[in-house]
Amino acid sequence: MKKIILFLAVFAIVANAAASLRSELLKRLEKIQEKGIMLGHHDDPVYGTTWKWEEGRSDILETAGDYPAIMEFDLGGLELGWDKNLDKVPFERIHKEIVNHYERGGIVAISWHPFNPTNGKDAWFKPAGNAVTAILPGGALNPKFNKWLDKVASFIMSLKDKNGDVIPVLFRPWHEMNGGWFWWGASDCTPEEYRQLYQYTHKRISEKVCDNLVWGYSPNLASNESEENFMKYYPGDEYVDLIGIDVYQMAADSVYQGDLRKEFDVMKIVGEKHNKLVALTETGNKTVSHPKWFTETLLPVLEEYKLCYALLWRNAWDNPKEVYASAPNLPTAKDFKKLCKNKRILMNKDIKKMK
Ligand code: BMA
Repeated sequence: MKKIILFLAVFAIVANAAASLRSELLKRLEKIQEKGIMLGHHDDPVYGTTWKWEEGRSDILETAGDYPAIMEFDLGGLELGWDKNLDKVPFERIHKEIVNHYERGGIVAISWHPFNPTNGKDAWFKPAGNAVTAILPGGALNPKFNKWLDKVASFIMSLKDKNGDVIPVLFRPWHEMNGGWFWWGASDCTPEEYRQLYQYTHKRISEKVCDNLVWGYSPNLASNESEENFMKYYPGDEYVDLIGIDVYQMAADSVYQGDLRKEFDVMKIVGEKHNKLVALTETGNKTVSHPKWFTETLLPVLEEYKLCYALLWRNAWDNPKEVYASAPNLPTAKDFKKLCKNKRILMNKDIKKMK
């Protein structure tokens, strides 16, 4: 009898450990969401407004004194076997920074802008040529797509900490599907085809990884947002852990704030109904910024909601118009620092111990 109990206990521990990376990350994110909103930044430690590829740098660290709590990196180009992604960041470097950020107690997210499988053009290229049906089972490009997914899975499985343990990651594929710009978007596939694409991706990658992924669903800002609209492409509760929204400022501050509130109100309802985390998965100001944008435009709205994170898009090294966070030399620097010091906003050091 004792032997059986011992066996069952060991089995339970092993089974729990095997299933725990995703659920541990989920639990951690839930805990964090109760405490505040993590600040995120895309490509944070690999380039900034005035520098690129230098190690140890980060516009956010240099402006606010700490790294963002969450960093996101993009795998676009990995599927083609490239050694650099679509923004010319070497995958080797992405790998290294993911490990670094995990080791410093941060959260890592991965987005993916894969090239168009039908014509080899970028994710935005039109005409897209029915790429989604071509890569699903029964389509001519399904074998090729399987290889793409396997490359993604093997990159994910290569992400290990200093003890050799696989790193849990938030994965956010097939984003902004309700917009018409990507080959997996509204102008190129039906909601049902999209759902199949997401589910297929989830199944195939899940078979190859070790349950270390938290999956994100993030549509783009929509005019006339509603619950139904927000969930039009939703692949289903068993495929999604986090529901997010991508919202950029394209016009006046008040319009952006209105957009955020409208989306957050709907997201709050769907998040609660489906029992999912919610986040502002991409944001930033595409208009000429005023120096207090971070605390006077963005922060007041963030403070009204419970969100897991708010991620600023990249401070592009290759495009002066794409500056979504701040940097020490910018007029927004002082205000950005104030945002990062706000109690509700969580930086790397704030979440480090929240395991
Ligand atoms: C877009 C822009 C592009 C970039 C792409 C992938 O939103 O920032 O310049 O190449 O994301 O990072």
